[in-house]
Amino acid sequence: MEIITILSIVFLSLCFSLTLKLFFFRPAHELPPGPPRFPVIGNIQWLKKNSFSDFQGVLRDLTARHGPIICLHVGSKPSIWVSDRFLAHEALVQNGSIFSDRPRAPPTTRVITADQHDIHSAFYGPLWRTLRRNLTSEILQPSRVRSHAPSRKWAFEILVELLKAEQKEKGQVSDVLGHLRHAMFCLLALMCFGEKLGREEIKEIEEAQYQMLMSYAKFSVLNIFPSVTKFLLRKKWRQFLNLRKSQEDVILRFVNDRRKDSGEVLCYADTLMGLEIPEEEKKRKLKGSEIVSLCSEFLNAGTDPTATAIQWIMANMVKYPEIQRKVYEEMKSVVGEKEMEEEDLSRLVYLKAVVLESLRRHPPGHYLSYHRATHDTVLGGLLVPRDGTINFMVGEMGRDPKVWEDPMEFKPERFIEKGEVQAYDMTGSREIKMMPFGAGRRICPGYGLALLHLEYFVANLVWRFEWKCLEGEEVDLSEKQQFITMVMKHPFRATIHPRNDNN
Ligand code: HEM
Ligand SMILES: *[C@@H]1O[C@H](CO)[C@@H](O)[C@H](O)[C@H]1NC(C)=O
Ligand SMILES: CC(=O)N[C@H]1CO[C@H](CO)[C@@H](O)[C@@H]1O
Repeated sequence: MEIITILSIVFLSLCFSLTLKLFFFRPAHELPPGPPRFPVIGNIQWLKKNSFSDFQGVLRDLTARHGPIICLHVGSKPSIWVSDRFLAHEALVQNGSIFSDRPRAPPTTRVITADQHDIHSAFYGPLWRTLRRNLTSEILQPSRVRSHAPSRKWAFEILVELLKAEQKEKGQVSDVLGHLRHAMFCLLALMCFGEKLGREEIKEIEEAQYQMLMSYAKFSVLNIFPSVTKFLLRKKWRQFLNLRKSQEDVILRFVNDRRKDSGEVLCYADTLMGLEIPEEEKKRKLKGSEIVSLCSEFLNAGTDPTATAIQWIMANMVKYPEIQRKVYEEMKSVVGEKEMEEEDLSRLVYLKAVVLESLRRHPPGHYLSYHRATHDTVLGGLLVPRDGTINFMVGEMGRDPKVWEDPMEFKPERFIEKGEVQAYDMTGSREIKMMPFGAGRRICPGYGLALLHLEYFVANLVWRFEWKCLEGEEVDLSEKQQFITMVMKHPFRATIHPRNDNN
């Protein structure tokens, strides 16, 4: 009988306090509007009913109905979504110090990030600042990036081999994204560990990373009532922790083996070994598991979105041969008879416009990572509570007909003015028209490197091969959410033809 009584008391007092809260303590500002909400479970049920697989469609509907800032409830926590570029600018840029924190991560993510000791999930504060500043001032610094030119060449040749092999085997290339991911991964692994790793070694790291990535979904059940699942699902927890352990073993082996004498080119792992982070007024070196999480972040952040972006660009080049031809003709006039060099990229105006147009029309991520306000605050007249998350609808912003003429058309020319690429300010410091890399203090620190990788790989792919659509087929630009990136629902297929005049 006791259990029943206690439960009823708990339940009744919960109801009572909820009623009190609802009717008497209304805050001065209201939460943004959203779908109907049920106590405790939030409106997850509503979302399920409205097809969770099309989250983007659901958000778009809600925005059409309720306006540019809406609120969903995940459990009891408000989750706010902003589709308006002016509000995004006000929050991320003008009031960056208020909107740059991150929420507390769920338990499994805390394991994967070594208790939020990577740049991405770190709270806004001294630890985040130290980690981020070291990345941007060392590995991502322009002269160091330039010194990795041979690494890019190496990775590109890996890509060419994969493409040629598939074409030889199947008479066409169809897994372009897979090949791009692998080549990108090789490049980032090289920048991270500082040596040309062999095929087997790369495969080993790639596999460990892949397993960890899959574990987000596979073990997400552990995050529901963690105190209960820690006990009830002990076996699943152990399985998850073992997975993390093997990832740590693999990556730490490469961190410790990194070849210091491989020349003057510093690698990311080197800087992490020397780095000191602030902790409670003191400083300390990074722990092994933290180095693993930082390397892992570097590998993932630099691989997937970049590969996805190149897939979208190449899809458009296959769909619109005229655009591909223009890129090639421009290269011919800039590069001429000599071998193509990285310095040539700076003069490829049309290529740059193609890259920008693709980032607008097909940003690899249609949302940012969750941000959190440092205190309860007001945006667009509505409450943004600290006790929740706020995110921005990147995909919608790039397609806003109020900003972009014919937004669904692929028109690189819109970025060209008087033969120059419009100085498009990726950081959005004055205004935001699109934000494939975010904006403000949490803007992607790798955006310069990412743009270089996009231009370099696309230029070389077009320079080396002519890409042709399969006879009777058309490139389908439908989208599909896959983890954090938006990929092609039906990956394009093509045949590739070596360009005789430069091979
Ligand atoms: C086309 C390629 C890329 C795209 C579209 C992209 C996009 C983004 C976006 C949207 C964010 C979240 C911003 C926010 O939450 O406000 C982000 C964060 C981040 N990106 Fe990228 N990224 C790309 C490539 C890279 C590369 C090459 C690196 C590093 C080598 C990198 C490292 C990071 C890191 C460390 C963060 C976390 C920043 C923080 O929280 O302070 N990204 N990126
Ligand atoms: C980054 O870390 C290295 C140690 O690995 C240190 O020598 C360097 O001064 C740091 N740079 C910045 C800007 O904090
Ligand atoms: C939400 C928020 O804090 N908005 C403020 C941002 O900064 C401007 C001035 O720069 C204020 O007027 C807003 O109230």
